[in-house]
Amino acid sequence: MATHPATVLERRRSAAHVLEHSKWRGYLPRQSGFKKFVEKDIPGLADMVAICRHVLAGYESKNVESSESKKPFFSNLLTQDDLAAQPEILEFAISPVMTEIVTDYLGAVPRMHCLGIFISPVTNTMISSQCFHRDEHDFRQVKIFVNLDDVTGEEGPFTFLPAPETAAVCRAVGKGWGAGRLTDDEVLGNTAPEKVVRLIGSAGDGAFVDTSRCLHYGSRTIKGRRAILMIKYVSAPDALVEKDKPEMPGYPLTHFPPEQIPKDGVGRLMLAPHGFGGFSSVREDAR
Ligand SMILES: O=C(O)CCC(=O)C(=O)O
Ligand SMILES: [Fe+2]
Repeated sequence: MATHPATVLERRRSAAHVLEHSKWRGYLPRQSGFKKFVEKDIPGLADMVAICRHVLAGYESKNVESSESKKPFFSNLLTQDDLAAQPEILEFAISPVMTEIVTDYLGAVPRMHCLGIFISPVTNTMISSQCFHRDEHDFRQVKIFVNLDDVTGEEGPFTFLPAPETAAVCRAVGKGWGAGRLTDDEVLGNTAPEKVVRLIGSAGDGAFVDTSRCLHYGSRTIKGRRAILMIKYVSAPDALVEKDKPEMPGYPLTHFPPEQIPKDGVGRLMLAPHGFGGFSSVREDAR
């Protein structure tokens, strides 16, 4: 992958161009760190959801087992082959609307770190990302979560606390950056229940969430199963020193078909190799 590493400066300069005529400035508020939406709010999302549901249906008809995954309660089924067969998936992930919303929030053109279609079957575990946590890849990041089916309280909806309430809870319990997961009691004992946001709703509904600044959990599925699309964007370079590692079953896709990586421009920055090395992926404590 012959690419010049993009400097921070390049990404800031490109941000100015990206946002010059953008109507998405301020759409994802820096203060709250999240924005909920319904399908029709986001151009191209209805088509994207239809494609993801098509991919999902293909897997379900083949009865693919997710038990190989280290996180069977939240397992990605999207493959590189799917990306190659459905180029619209990657196109959406780096589309102008996604680019503009996330660039505006992060203040520079980000890198699309990974994506996946995640299945959360009925589970009796309460571990890892099923517990309240922040994603500590960096101090800020943006993930888009989109329900691919109708989600009620029973299908394990993505659940989070806005950034200001998260800060207050972490202060109250004395758990700062790096202190690990929080119990429900620690969180709910220190915030008003109505502050907790749950992504309950129809297929196509979802949210942009800064999962570094917003405590969150998901996949506490007690009925049926939840299916979501998740795409993650990080600043580049990011706060972690990443090491190359292969894709792991059930984990989000961090490697993209080379022929789909734009040769130049903003799309190239969005899919650039990490840091100054090749493509790489990251293990977080609890994604
Ligand atoms: O919806 C879930 O299962 C939680 C996922 C999560 O923690 C994340 O994507 O950062
Ligand atoms: Fe997470």
